[in-house]
Amino acid sequence: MNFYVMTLFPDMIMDGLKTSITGRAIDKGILKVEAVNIRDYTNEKHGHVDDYPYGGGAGMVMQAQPICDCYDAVVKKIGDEGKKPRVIYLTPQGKVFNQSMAKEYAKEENIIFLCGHYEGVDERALELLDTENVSIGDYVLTGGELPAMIMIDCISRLVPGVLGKDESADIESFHDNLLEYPQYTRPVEYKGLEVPPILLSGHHANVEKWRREKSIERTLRVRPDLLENAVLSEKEKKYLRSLEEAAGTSDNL
Ligand code: 6GU
Repeated sequence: MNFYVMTLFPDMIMDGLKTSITGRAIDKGILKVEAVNIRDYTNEKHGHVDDYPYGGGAGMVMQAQPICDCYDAVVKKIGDEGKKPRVIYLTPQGKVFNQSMAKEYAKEENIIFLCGHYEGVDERALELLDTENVSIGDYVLTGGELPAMIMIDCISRLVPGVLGKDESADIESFHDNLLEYPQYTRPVEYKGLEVPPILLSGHHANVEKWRREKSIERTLRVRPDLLENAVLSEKEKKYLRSLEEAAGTSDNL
Protein backbone atom coordinates (compact mmCIF):
# COMPACT_ATOMS: atom_id res chain seq x y z
CA MET A 1 0.00 0.00 0.00
CA ASN A 2 1.28 3.47 -0.91
CA PHE A 3 0.76 6.63 1.13
CA TYR A 4 1.58 10.01 -0.38
CA VAL A 5 1.62 12.91 2.08
CA MET A 6 1.48 16.47 0.78
CA THR A 7 2.96 18.60 3.54
CA LEU A 8 5.15 21.58 4.40
CA PHE A 9 7.06 19.37 6.90
CA PRO A 10 8.11 16.19 5.06
CA ASP A 11 10.80 15.27 7.62
CA MET A 12 8.21 15.10 10.36
CA ILE A 13 6.25 12.46 8.43
CA MET A 14 9.27 10.37 7.40
CA ASP A 15 11.01 10.55 10.79
CA GLY A 16 7.87 9.46 12.59
CA LEU A 17 6.95 6.55 10.34
CA LYS A 18 10.41 5.10 9.67
CA THR A 19 10.47 3.83 13.29
CA SER A 20 8.96 0.67 14.75
CA ILE A 21 6.35 -1.43 12.94
CA THR A 22 5.60 0.99 10.09
CA GLY A 23 9.35 1.39 9.51
CA ARG A 24 9.82 -2.37 9.33
CA ALA A 25 6.95 -2.66 6.82
CA ILE A 26 8.51 0.10 4.70
CA ASP A 27 11.85 -1.74 4.75
CA LYS A 28 10.09 -4.97 3.74
CA GLY A 29 8.41 -3.16 0.82
CA ILE A 30 4.88 -3.85 2.09
CA LEU A 31 4.28 -0.12 2.60
CA LYS A 32 5.52 2.93 0.83
CA VAL A 33 5.36 6.34 2.51
CA GLU A 34 6.35 9.32 0.43
CA ALA A 35 6.21 12.84 1.87
CA VAL A 36 6.00 15.47 -0.85
CA ASN A 37 6.91 19.06 0.00
CA ILE A 38 4.16 21.43 -1.14
CA ARG A 39 6.66 24.30 -1.07
CA ASP A 40 8.57 22.69 -3.97
CA TYR A 41 5.59 23.43 -6.21
CA THR A 42 4.97 27.12 -5.56
CA ASN A 43 5.20 29.54 -8.49
CA GLU A 44 5.76 32.40 -6.07
CA LYS A 45 9.34 33.75 -6.37
CA HIS A 46 9.93 33.97 -2.60
CA GLY A 47 8.66 30.45 -2.00
CA HIS A 48 5.48 31.58 -0.25
CA VAL A 49 2.66 29.07 -0.05
CA ASP A 50 0.15 31.15 1.94
CA ASP A 51 -1.56 34.56 1.82
CA TYR A 52 -4.06 36.74 3.71
CA PRO A 53 -7.67 35.58 3.79
CA TYR A 54 -10.15 37.40 1.53
CA GLY A 55 -12.72 39.09 3.75
CA GLY A 56 -10.16 39.68 6.47
CA GLY A 57 -9.56 37.92 9.76
CA ALA A 58 -6.65 36.44 11.64
CA GLY A 59 -4.04 34.11 10.21
CA MET A 60 -2.99 32.99 6.77
CA VAL A 61 -4.54 30.63 4.24
CA MET A 62 -2.64 28.08 2.14
CA GLN A 63 -2.96 28.92 -1.53
CA ALA A 64 -4.55 26.62 -4.10
CA GLN A 65 -1.75 26.74 -6.73
CA PRO A 66 1.09 24.94 -4.90
CA ILE A 67 -1.32 22.33 -3.53
CA CYS A 68 -2.92 21.59 -6.90
CA ASP A 69 0.44 21.39 -8.69
CA CYS A 70 1.82 19.16 -5.92
CA TYR A 71 -1.25 16.93 -6.33
CA ASP A 72 -0.75 16.71 -10.11
CA ALA A 73 2.86 15.61 -9.53
CA VAL A 74 1.74 12.91 -7.08
CA VAL A 75 -0.93 11.62 -9.47
CA LYS A 76 1.71 11.45 -12.21
CA LYS A 77 3.99 9.49 -9.86
CA ILE A 78 1.23 7.00 -9.12
CA GLY A 79 0.69 6.57 -12.85
CA ASP A 80 -2.58 6.10 -14.67
CA GLU A 81 -4.23 2.98 -13.31
CA GLY A 82 -7.65 4.38 -14.17
CA LYS A 83 -8.92 4.91 -10.63
CA LYS A 84 -8.67 8.33 -8.98
CA PRO A 85 -6.90 7.86 -5.62
CA ARG A 86 -8.74 9.00 -2.50
CA VAL A 87 -7.49 12.32 -1.18
CA ILE A 88 -7.83 12.92 2.56
CA TYR A 89 -7.59 16.46 3.89
CA LEU A 90 -6.74 16.50 7.60
CA THR A 91 -8.83 19.12 9.35
CA PRO A 92 -10.73 19.57 12.61
CA GLN A 93 -13.70 20.42 10.32
CA GLY A 94 -13.77 16.81 9.06
CA LYS A 95 -15.58 13.61 9.90
CA VAL A 96 -14.01 12.01 12.99
CA PHE A 97 -11.73 9.08 12.10
CA ASN A 98 -12.51 5.66 13.57
CA GLN A 99 -11.59 1.99 13.18
CA SER A 100 -14.27 1.21 10.60
CA MET A 101 -13.01 4.05 8.39
CA ALA A 102 -9.50 2.59 8.79
CA LYS A 103 -10.79 -0.78 7.54
CA GLU A 104 -12.23 0.88 4.44
CA TYR A 105 -9.06 2.83 3.70
CA ALA A 106 -6.93 -0.31 4.14
CA LYS A 107 -8.55 -1.72 0.96
CA GLU A 108 -7.02 1.03 -1.18
CA GLU A 109 -3.75 0.70 -3.08
CA ASN A 110 -2.89 4.42 -2.99
CA ILE A 111 -4.01 7.16 -0.60
CA ILE A 112 -3.03 10.82 -0.80
CA PHE A 113 -3.06 12.98 2.35
CA LEU A 114 -3.11 16.77 2.39
CA CYS A 115 -1.79 18.36 5.59
CA GLY A 116 -3.02 21.87 6.23
CA HIS A 117 -1.32 24.56 8.25
CA TYR A 118 -2.02 28.15 9.21
CA GLU A 119 -5.75 28.95 9.30
CA GLY A 120 -6.61 26.46 6.58
CA VAL A 121 -6.53 25.83 2.85
CA ASP A 122 -8.18 27.76 0.01
CA GLU A 123 -11.51 25.99 -0.40
CA ARG A 124 -11.02 25.75 -4.19
CA ALA A 125 -8.04 23.39 -3.74
CA LEU A 126 -10.26 21.08 -1.68
CA GLU A 127 -12.97 21.25 -4.33
CA LEU A 128 -10.57 20.60 -7.23
CA LEU A 129 -8.92 17.63 -5.46
CA ASP A 130 -12.33 16.34 -4.33
CA THR A 131 -11.02 15.75 -0.79
CA GLU A 132 -12.55 13.70 1.98
CA ASN A 133 -12.20 15.84 5.09
CA VAL A 134 -11.13 13.89 8.17
CA SER A 135 -10.44 14.92 11.79
CA ILE A 136 -8.83 12.74 14.48
CA GLY A 137 -10.87 14.12 17.37
CA ASP A 138 -12.44 17.11 19.06
CA TYR A 139 -9.36 19.20 19.83
CA VAL A 140 -7.20 21.53 17.75
CA LEU A 141 -3.64 20.82 16.57
CA THR A 142 -1.13 23.06 14.80
CA GLY A 143 -1.22 21.08 11.56
CA GLY A 144 -2.33 17.93 9.77
CA GLU A 145 1.00 16.05 9.99
CA LEU A 146 0.40 14.22 13.27
CA PRO A 147 -3.17 13.32 12.23
CA ALA A 148 -1.85 11.96 8.89
CA MET A 149 0.75 9.88 10.76
CA ILE A 150 -1.91 8.57 13.11
CA MET A 151 -4.14 7.56 10.22
CA ILE A 152 -1.24 5.91 8.36
CA ASP A 153 -0.23 3.98 11.48
CA CYS A 154 -3.80 2.80 12.06
CA ILE A 155 -4.46 1.85 8.41
CA SER A 156 -1.05 0.17 7.98
CA ARG A 157 -1.53 -2.34 10.77
CA LEU A 158 -4.59 -3.65 8.90
CA VAL A 159 -2.55 -4.28 5.72
CA PRO A 160 -1.64 -8.00 5.40
CA GLY A 161 1.98 -8.66 6.38
CA VAL A 162 2.52 -5.45 8.35
CA LEU A 163 1.96 -7.07 11.74
CA GLY A 164 3.91 -10.18 12.64
CA LYS A 165 2.06 -13.31 13.76
CA ASP A 166 2.55 -12.29 17.41
CA GLU A 167 1.07 -8.84 16.78
CA SER A 168 -2.45 -9.87 15.92
CA ALA A 169 -4.77 -7.21 14.53
CA ASP A 170 -7.70 -9.30 15.63
CA ILE A 171 -7.49 -9.81 19.41
CA GLU A 172 -7.34 -6.19 20.53
CA SER A 173 -9.26 -3.18 21.74
CA PHE A 174 -12.63 -2.73 20.01
CA HIS A 175 -12.98 -6.43 19.33
CA ASP A 176 -16.73 -6.95 19.82
CA ASN A 177 -16.75 -3.19 20.59
CA LEU A 178 -15.19 -3.77 24.02
CA LEU A 179 -12.01 -2.32 25.51
CA GLU A 180 -9.13 -4.70 26.11
CA TYR A 181 -8.70 -6.64 29.36
CA PRO A 182 -5.71 -5.95 31.67
CA GLN A 183 -2.44 -7.73 30.81
CA TYR A 184 0.36 -8.99 33.07
CA THR A 185 3.82 -10.45 32.52
CA ARG A 186 6.67 -11.58 34.80
CA PRO A 187 7.28 -11.31 37.70
CA VAL A 188 4.27 -12.68 39.60
CA GLU A 189 4.71 -10.04 42.31
CA TYR A 190 5.98 -6.49 41.72
CA LYS A 191 6.13 -3.80 44.45
CA GLY A 192 3.57 -5.76 46.46
CA LEU A 193 1.14 -6.10 43.55
CA GLU A 194 0.24 -9.62 42.46
CA VAL A 195 -0.88 -11.02 39.13
CA PRO A 196 -4.53 -12.19 39.42
CA PRO A 197 -4.20 -15.90 40.39
CA ILE A 198 -6.64 -17.07 37.71
CA LEU A 199 -4.08 -16.12 35.04
CA LEU A 200 -1.61 -18.56 36.63
CA SER A 201 -4.15 -21.37 36.88
CA GLY A 202 -3.60 -22.76 33.39
CA HIS A 203 -7.39 -23.14 33.08
CA HIS A 204 -8.00 -21.69 29.62
CA ALA A 205 -11.80 -21.40 29.81
CA ASN A 206 -11.68 -19.63 33.19
CA VAL A 207 -9.00 -17.24 31.91
CA GLU A 208 -11.17 -16.38 28.88
CA LYS A 209 -14.23 -15.81 31.08
CA TRP A 210 -12.22 -13.58 33.43
CA ARG A 211 -10.83 -11.55 30.50
CA ARG A 212 -14.26 -11.01 28.98
CA GLU A 213 -15.63 -9.88 32.36
CA LYS A 214 -12.73 -7.45 32.83
CA SER A 215 -13.31 -6.09 29.32
CA ILE A 216 -16.98 -5.55 30.09
CA GLU A 217 -16.22 -3.91 33.47
CA ARG A 218 -13.63 -1.60 31.96
CA THR A 219 -15.86 -0.63 29.04
CA LEU A 220 -18.74 0.15 31.39
CA ARG A 221 -16.47 2.31 33.56
CA VAL A 222 -14.51 4.16 30.86
CA ARG A 223 -16.50 3.97 27.61
CA PRO A 224 -20.14 3.10 28.35
CA ASP A 225 -21.04 4.55 24.93
CA LEU A 226 -19.40 1.50 23.28
CA LEU A 227 -21.70 -0.98 25.04
CA GLU A 228 -24.67 -0.18 22.83
CA ASN A 229 -22.95 -2.01 19.94
CA ALA A 230 -21.02 -4.57 22.01
CA VAL A 231 -21.25 -8.22 20.96
CA LEU A 232 -22.14 -10.13 24.15
CA SER A 233 -23.44 -13.62 24.92
CA GLU A 234 -26.63 -13.95 26.98
CA LYS A 235 -24.52 -14.75 30.06
CA GLU A 236 -22.36 -11.68 29.44
CA LYS A 237 -25.43 -9.46 29.04
CA LYS A 238 -26.59 -10.72 32.41
CA TYR A 239 -23.17 -9.98 33.90
CA LEU A 240 -23.30 -6.44 32.47
CA ARG A 241 -26.77 -5.91 33.95
CA SER A 242 -25.50 -7.05 37.37
CA LEU A 243 -22.63 -4.53 37.15
CA GLU A 244 -25.01 -1.75 36.13
CA GLU A 245 -27.35 -2.59 38.97
CA ALA A 246 -24.50 -2.62 41.49
CA ALA A 247 -23.41 0.81 40.21
CA GLY A 248 -26.99 2.06 40.09
CA THR A 249 -26.68 2.98 36.42
CA SER A 250 -29.12 0.50 34.92
CA ASP A 251 -31.80 1.96 32.64
CA ASN A 252 -34.03 -1.08 32.97
CA LEU A 253 -34.65 -1.08 36.69
CL1 6GU B 1 -6.93 16.45 11.19
N1 6GU B 1 -5.96 18.76 12.06
C1 6GU B 1 -5.77 19.69 13.00
N2 6GU B 1 -5.06 20.77 12.70
N3 6GU B 1 -6.28 19.61 14.21
C2 6GU B 1 -7.00 18.52 14.47
C3 6GU B 1 -7.23 17.50 13.56
C4 6GU B 1 -6.69 17.66 12.32
N4 6GU B 1 -7.98 16.56 14.12
C5 6GU B 1 -8.20 16.97 15.35
N5 6GU B 1 -7.63 18.16 15.58
